[in-house]
This record gives sequence, structure tokens and C-alpha cells, in this order.
Amino acid sequence: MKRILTALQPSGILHIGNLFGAIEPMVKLQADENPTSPSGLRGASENLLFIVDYHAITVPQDPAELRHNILFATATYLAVGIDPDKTILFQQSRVNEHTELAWILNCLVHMGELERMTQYKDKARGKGEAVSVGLFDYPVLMAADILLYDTNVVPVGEDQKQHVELARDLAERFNSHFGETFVVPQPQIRKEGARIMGLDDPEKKMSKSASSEKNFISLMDDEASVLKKIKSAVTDSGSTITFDKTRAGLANLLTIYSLVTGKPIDQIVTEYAGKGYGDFKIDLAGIVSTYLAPIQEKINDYLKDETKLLAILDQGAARAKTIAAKKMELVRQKIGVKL
Ligand code: ATP
Ligand code: LTN
Repeated sequence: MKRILTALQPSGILHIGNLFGAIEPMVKLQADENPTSPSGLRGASENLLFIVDYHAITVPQDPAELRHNILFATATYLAVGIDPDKTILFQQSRVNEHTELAWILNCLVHMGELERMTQYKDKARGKGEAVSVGLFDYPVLMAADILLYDTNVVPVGEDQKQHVELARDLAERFNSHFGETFVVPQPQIRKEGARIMGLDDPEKKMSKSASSEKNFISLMDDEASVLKKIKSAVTDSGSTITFDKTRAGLANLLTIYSLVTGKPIDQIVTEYAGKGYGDFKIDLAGIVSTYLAPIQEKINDYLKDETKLLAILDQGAARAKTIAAKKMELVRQKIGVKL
């Protein structure tokens, strides 16, 4: 059975880029009902979705906030349709095999490979020496996350492709040093939604760590903020609604419109023939708010019942652990430390 895995950092409230680029594809994967999988889950593939809290601490985190963000992320996944009976939903730090395998992979990875990582270069820029070793090593922990579960497919946004490629290289390197052990994973980049761009700067991806709140639409934004952000979204000086990648701001808004409504972009363009940016933006803001309202209600409901969230995470960790522990036994044996 095919194993599909992805993870997100609990680094604050998620935005619509995270939703369409990473979470929604996992929700869709649950749709294929099929016989029972080895871990007792229902579905055509075995799906894992987890919260990478140990990745989050590669940059400073306030402990109380981090705890809240982990619960918030759990509530969000459940609210957008992740079913813990179909997807193994868990917290990375609860399965210590992740950090154990990361150490072993650390001994195979080359400094040069990590120095080339775009995300590291972006995040370390301007910080001089004050960058944690964890931030540098981040992609190795991510490779461990993936390889531990013999993952076939990793749905991620475009920005994570380079990290999945490192995981592939490390799997191949380990297999050639120690014999066939790991499945070589494939990244899966969604065509539309893989890269929702910042509203204030459509040349860069939407990001929760952006310096301005106007960059992103958070899943918790209220109607007034959504309207304000979309109205002030950077567009070009044109006036007609057409899809053209060189008009990055408008193309991004059309993509969001299409993802939220499920309508093809061509159809939206036809519907807006003769109308201007103003009408389009107001409609889009309304559509986005209507889309977010029931999600927000569910998130708040889940957050009221912490015991239930913790129970779901416990169950997920136990399931993940069963797979991970077995794999680590094999890895220890392969490298010669198991006596
Ligand atoms: P940060 O700003 O803290 O780096 P982020 O908003 O970029 O956070 P991550 O936690 O790094 O989000 O990413 C979680 C998942 O969401 C990843 O699979 C990533 O590829 C995807 N993702 C992030 N931003 C976008 C985006 N703008 N469009 C589509 N997918 C995205
Ligand atoms: N680096 C990813 C989060 C992440 C991940 C993973 C994604 C950590 N481990 C394993 C897929 C598979 C990010 O920042 N989005």
C-alpha cells in the first residue's frame, strides 16, 4: 500500500497557502475509500500528517505559545476535514525515532548539501553567526520524518521540493552504503495552489513569517480583515480581468478565487468580462470569508475540548510509533549498533 506523508510547523495561525498547498491535498487523499490498511486505517493509501514541533524550535519559540499552536494546528486539521480514523495525525516530538534517525542521517549528509538549501539561506540571511545549528540541520530532520515511514509520496508546496530531494539523496546514499533499507520518496507538488503568493508582494510566496500582516489571509481572519487585505492586494495598473502570469498579483487572486470556489480560472475570467478590479476584489473577499466562516467555527469548537484533541494526538502517536520503531530496529541493525 502506498504511503503518503506530509507535515506542517506549528508556527502560528495557518494561512490559505498552507491550506491549499499542503492540507487540502491530504484531505482529498482520504476520499478514496478502500480496504483496511495494515495500521487499521481506512483508505486506498496510508496517510500520515503531523505537526513538526521540533522543526518549529529551530527558531526561538515562546513555550506557552508553542503549546497553544500545537493544539491550534490539530484543531485546524480536524476542522478542514482530516479524519483521524483515515489519517495518522500526530505530533513529531512524541515519536522519538524522528530525532534518532536524524542523527544517523547527520553522519551521511554533507555540509555542502545543507549550505545549498534555499530555505536555510533565506532564513539565515542577515543573522550573521546568530543562527541555530538546528536551522541548518532542519532538512535532515525532515528527511528522517519522511524515510522513517517508507514514504512513497510527499505532498508539499513548491518551496519544500529541494528538501524532499535531499531526503531522496539520503535514502539512496544509505541504501548504497548499508543495503536496501529506505523507500526513495517522490515529492508531489500541486499545480494550482502549490504557491499562493503574498498579497502585498506577489513575487514572493504567502508566508506566516512575512513582515506585514497584509501578506497573508489567515484561516482565522474575520470578514473585515479579509476585505481590507484583498482590497489592498497589489495588482497592476490594468483594468480588465484576464489570467496572465506576468500580471502576478491578479493571477494570484484568480488562483485563490478558483481554489475557493472550485471553478476553473477560464470560467471566472468569462464571468468578469467587462468588470473591473474593484468588483472582483469585493466579490473575492466575500467568497473567502464565507468559505472560512464554518472552518473558524469548527476550530473554535475543537479548541474548547482539549482532552479530545490530546486523545486524538495520543492515538496518532501510538500508530506512528508502531511503524517508526520497527524501521529504527532495522536501521540500527544495518549500521551495526544492534548487538
Ligand atoms: P514560514 O513563513 O514560517 O516559513 P510558511 O507559511 O511558509 O511558514 P510552512 O509551515 O513552512 O509555512 O509550510 C507548511 C506547508 O505549507 C508546506 O508544505 C509548504 O510548502 C506549504 N506552503 C507554505 N506556504 C505556501 C504558499 N504560499 N502556497 C502554497 N503552499 C504553501
Ligand atoms: N519543512 C516543512 C515541514 C516538514 C515536512 C516534513 C513536510 C517537516 N517535515 C516531512 C513534509 C514531510 C515545511 O516547512 N513546510
